[in-house]
Amino acid sequence: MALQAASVVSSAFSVPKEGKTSASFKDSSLFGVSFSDNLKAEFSSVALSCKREFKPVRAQTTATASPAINRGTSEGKKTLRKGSVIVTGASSGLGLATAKSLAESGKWHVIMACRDFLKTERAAKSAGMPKENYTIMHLDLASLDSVRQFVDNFRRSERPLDVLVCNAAVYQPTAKEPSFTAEGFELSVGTNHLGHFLLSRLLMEDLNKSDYPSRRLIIVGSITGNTNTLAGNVPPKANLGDLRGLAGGLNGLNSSAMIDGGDFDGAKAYKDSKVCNMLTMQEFHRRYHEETGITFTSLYPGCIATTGLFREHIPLFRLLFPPFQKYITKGYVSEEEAGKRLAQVVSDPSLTKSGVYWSWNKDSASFENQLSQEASDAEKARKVWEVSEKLVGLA
Ligand code: LMG
Ligand code: NDP
Ligand code: PMR
Repeated sequence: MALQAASVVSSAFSVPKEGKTSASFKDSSLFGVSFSDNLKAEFSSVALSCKREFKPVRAQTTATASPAINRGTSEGKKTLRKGSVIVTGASSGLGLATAKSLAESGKWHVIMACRDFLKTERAAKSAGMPKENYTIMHLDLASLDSVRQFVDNFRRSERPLDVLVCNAAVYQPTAKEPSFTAEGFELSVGTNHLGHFLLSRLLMEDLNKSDYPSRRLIIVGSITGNTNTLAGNVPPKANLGDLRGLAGGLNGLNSSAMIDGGDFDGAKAYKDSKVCNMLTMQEFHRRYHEETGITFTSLYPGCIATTGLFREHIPLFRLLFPPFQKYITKGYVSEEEAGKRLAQVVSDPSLTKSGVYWSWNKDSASFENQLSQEASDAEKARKVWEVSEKLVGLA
């Protein structure tokens, strides 16, 4: 049985484009999961006419910030100043690898926005990050006060903001009961989605003030929230339903802790939060891309099976998951490689297209991937946005 399963797995997975809807997955069924229903990934291009509460003004950069492009000394050559990028959750895993890659390039100053200052300082040092290219600032996404405080502190630093990377996340696959953020939202959606939602809404003003040639807001998504993929069909599957739990505040008291109003499931809450991340990116794009020129993107960096994300999973899973991804699904990617991918989305001059969900094939070439039907549902994106802005006190 196991061998049979293995052979189905390896032949179904020998496609290079992880996460991409692929002909070889068509009509396949593995572990009792049928994919054909979900494979009709639709990428809705319907633009919504949304109310615009944020009035974009291409203002000056802050007083102390140098202009993005300086005339160099030699024969009028133009030089670009160092970009300034905030990366949340840069104390480990993908965030740290991205921060390292950007700092080492010499072209970026990385603001590592983290909840554990000492851990981050040690991590940055042991990664050998050049110390003039990073600053650590405290941010606990599980507290909206902390998010607001971070924004104030960042503004006081008078650095420009050219790119914001919403990367931090928690995953609680073995939790039997929900835990909650400071404001009483279920922890995974509260941290991964609502904390980042408030952060990015507030920092839009700062991004919009930047005179950097390409300003970007990147929200890390994942294959596991996309039910048009095999990985997204491993139970429990993401499903936001009619958002009744979210609308009720996810507090587990008078409302469910889950977005769809169902019973608590930590793995599902994480996948739901990733769907919110991908929907939020698209809603940002629809509301603000045209008038601000800011690039909004999401991505699936590959399966980085060794990161701290799996710290709460059972030891057997942590032992078997990396070889499973390396040798069976071939979806594995090292932290270093994943960091380069995200750094590419931050800084590659060719990746300026907005509203895109990036993925990489096995040769590490980026391509625009398709999101599942739910993760590209424009109406749901608008509802998630509107409910979320009430929950975080913006509406
Ligand atoms: C669930 O557990 C939680 O229960 C749930 O609450 C939620 O958190 C969810 O999505 C999150 O995770 C996860 C996991 C626990 O259960 C499963 O994934 C169920 C399916 C397990 C089926 C495993 C079949 C493996 C298919 C490959 C066939 C391999 C053939 C051998 C080839 C060898 C080559 C090296 O389960 C675990 O964490 C451990 C699963 C133990 C499986 C034992 C199989 C032994 C074979 C070892 C192969 C190595 C790869 C397996 C890795 C599986 C990791 C998912
Ligand atoms: P890690 O656990 O290594 O990194 C998560 C980071 O988020 C850590 O720096 C952690 O800080 C931080 N964080 C958690 N909670 C908070 C909080 N309340 N406030 C501030 N920071 C917080 O996991 P990964 O590097 O794997 O995950 C990074 C991103 O990549 C996530 O968005 C995840 O969904 C995504 N992703 C990961 C994949 C994978 O295979 N690993 C695949 C697809 C997407 P601390 O160190 O203090 O715990
Ligand atoms: Mg998955 C091509 C197949 C593929 C890929 C790319 C992933 C990525 N996974 C795949 C397949 C499978 N996984 C299969 C066939 C199984 C059943 C054995 C399986 C199981 C599995 C579990 C139990 N996978 C997992 C878990 C987790 O707990 C992880 C998770 O869902 O976290 C939410 C996970 C993941 N698989 C991935 C990726 C990227 C993850 C990490 C989750 C994320 O970061 O979004």
